[in-house]
Amino acid sequence: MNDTILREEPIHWVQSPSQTAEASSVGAWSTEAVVALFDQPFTELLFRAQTVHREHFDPTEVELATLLSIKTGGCPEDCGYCPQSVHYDTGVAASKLMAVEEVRDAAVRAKAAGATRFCMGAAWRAPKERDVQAVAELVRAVKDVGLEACATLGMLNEGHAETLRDAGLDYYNHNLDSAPDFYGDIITTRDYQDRLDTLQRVRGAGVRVCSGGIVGMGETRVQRAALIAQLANLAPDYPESVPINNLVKVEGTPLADQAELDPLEFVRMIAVARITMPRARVRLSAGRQQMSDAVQALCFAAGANSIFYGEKLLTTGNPDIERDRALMQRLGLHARHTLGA
Ligand code: SAM
Ligand code: DTB
Ligand code: SF4
Repeated sequence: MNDTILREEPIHWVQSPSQTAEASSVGAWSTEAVVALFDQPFTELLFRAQTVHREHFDPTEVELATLLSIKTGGCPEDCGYCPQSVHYDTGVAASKLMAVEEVRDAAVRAKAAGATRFCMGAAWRAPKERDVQAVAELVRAVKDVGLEACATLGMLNEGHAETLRDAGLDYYNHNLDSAPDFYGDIITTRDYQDRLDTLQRVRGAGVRVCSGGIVGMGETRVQRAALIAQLANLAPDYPESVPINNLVKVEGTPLADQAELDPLEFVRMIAVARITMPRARVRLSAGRQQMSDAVQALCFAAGANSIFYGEKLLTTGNPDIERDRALMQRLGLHARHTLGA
């Protein structure tokens, strides 16, 4: 007989570090403590995540963030999941940086559709000085429209985060993507420390941090837990925004034939992110188009409170606006209307 089904002893909550006497600061989540969360019975884990969620947020509110690929393809990095890498033949054509007017128009459409955040993605390893100046113009345009501005441009060098901040950038997205000991299996052209250094620069400039990762790349549960521990332990605080992506398998990339992750494990990942980073916007990010409405509903119940909104991510598809509106209505969720932290 399965003793997890017939368990008679009471379930003991795994305490979060802030609840224990010996560890009360950020930096205290061990991978083992996060694994212990993952290992909770599903309903217990969700109950705890929901409890944390409603301590900090209206659990019926979801942030709508629209993505725009402002510079597509031709990227010199070899990220094994990415259709925009020059190393893989995925049929994605390389393009130049979009003009300010085009970006402004897209932001106006996103706002009219109900989004509050606008995230601009560029397929760069690291932007050059002139790229940063050009993106600063785009940030100004997005802010003029009245949206929160986020950018994901790759690694930032000295001064870049400050230039973007001065243009009004609210968030910079740079994902840790995976556990330190799995990272090298997926990307060889830069290392984990490079990612941490960029996040440090973003923080140092006073720009809010958006950082998360991808699951379903063949990592173990322990490695998923290690990624969460890295994010939750970021100093001086965990990211304000945490995108959890389910791998979108793209033909031509090394991960095209990766086995599907159990959707319930994805839900667990969301719940664990919510518990370990209680005040963060946890975004149910890439992979929603391939996800059933029921699994998405479980993700919201597990504490996700942000989605990418609009029919496209960067190069791949996302549920269209009608489907998302209908889903939110069925679930009694409403879109966030206010801007700010
Ligand atoms: N080039 C910049 C960088 O890598 O930081 C910014 C753009 S990059 C496409 C942003 C993020 O998209 C990656 O860090 C990764 O988490 C996510 N991503 C890319 N391809 C993906 C895929 N096939 N499935 C899920 N997430 C993906
Ligand atoms: C993030 O965490 N996910 C987004 C965004 N940040 C930039 C990107 C998802 C990309 C999915 C694959 C594609 O459309 O190219
Ligand atoms: Fe380039 Fe970013 Fe894609 Fe990596 S994830 S190949 S850095 S666009």
